[in-house]
Amino acid sequence: MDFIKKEIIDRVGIITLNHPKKLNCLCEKMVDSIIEALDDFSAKKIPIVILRAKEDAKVWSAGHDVTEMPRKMRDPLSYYDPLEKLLRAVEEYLGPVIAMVHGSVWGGACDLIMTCDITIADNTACFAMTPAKMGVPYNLTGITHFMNRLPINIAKEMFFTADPVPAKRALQVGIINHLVPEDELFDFTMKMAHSINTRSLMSIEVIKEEFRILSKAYPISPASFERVQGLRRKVYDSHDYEEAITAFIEKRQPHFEGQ
Ligand code: LCV
Repeated sequence: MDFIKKEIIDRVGIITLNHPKKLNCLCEKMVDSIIEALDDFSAKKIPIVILRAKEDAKVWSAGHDVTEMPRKMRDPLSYYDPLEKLLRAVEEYLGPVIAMVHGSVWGGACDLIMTCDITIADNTACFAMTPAKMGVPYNLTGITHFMNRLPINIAKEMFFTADPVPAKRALQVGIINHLVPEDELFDFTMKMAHSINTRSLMSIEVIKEEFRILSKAYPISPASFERVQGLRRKVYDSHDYEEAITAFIEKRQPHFEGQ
């Protein structure tokens, strides 16, 4: 069963997340469907893509599928994991990927929003970055996605509190480009997509790639990288990581012990 709906309207690719039973969480099947759709649009040289949920979705995406999170002794956000492959597919798409947000956005889906080129939302949107709730040692590239878009103090507040940021504040701090009334969201987004489509795709393609390369230009020594990986391993090997996943599945609050 496809967890997305894919369509092309006037050379705008539209991917609609459509797995309401699990609140559009980014399970492997959902991620594979989105990547497949992006590859198809790319083969057809579609200059711009909109990533959205259905009009009636209360939750745009509940983030990483917690039931698919690796248990102990394995990095939950390693290079070839579904979420990381999805983020790279969005970054490497030939043209702009616009996130059109109606509903709440959680965890890995928040990182997906930060990785999209432009975000347009309505008043029902909110954005929660949840590793601290899930006992997850987020990864370096994920953190750069937030640092590239937000003042570092705002990014830290999102990670440390794990609280949802409501739409109005999301506009103030720069999580979203535009906040529009619910009933204008699709038309506003399509209008921007059509306007971008009147520009030079060749120029936009190069400019997007320049932004991607420069946004990843963080100098970090091999020793620092290995130290961070060691610190992260202590967390994903910990009781707290295991407890957070178990608590989620058992539908109860986790009891963190700091070990
Ligand atoms: C699997 C789910 C999920 C889900 N996975 O409806 O960024 S990191 O590091 O944290 C990263 C690891 C990450 O992304 O972790 C996941 C972060 N996501 C969240 O923290 C959101 C978790 N979900 C919720 O807090 C609630 O589901 C919200 C507030 C989104 C909606 O609440 P509501 O009461 O409307 P339910 O909680 O009843 O969810 C409906 C069904 O979807 C499942 C959930 O287990 C339930 O399944 P059952 O019907 O089988 O009970 N579900 C929700 N989120 N991320 N499954």
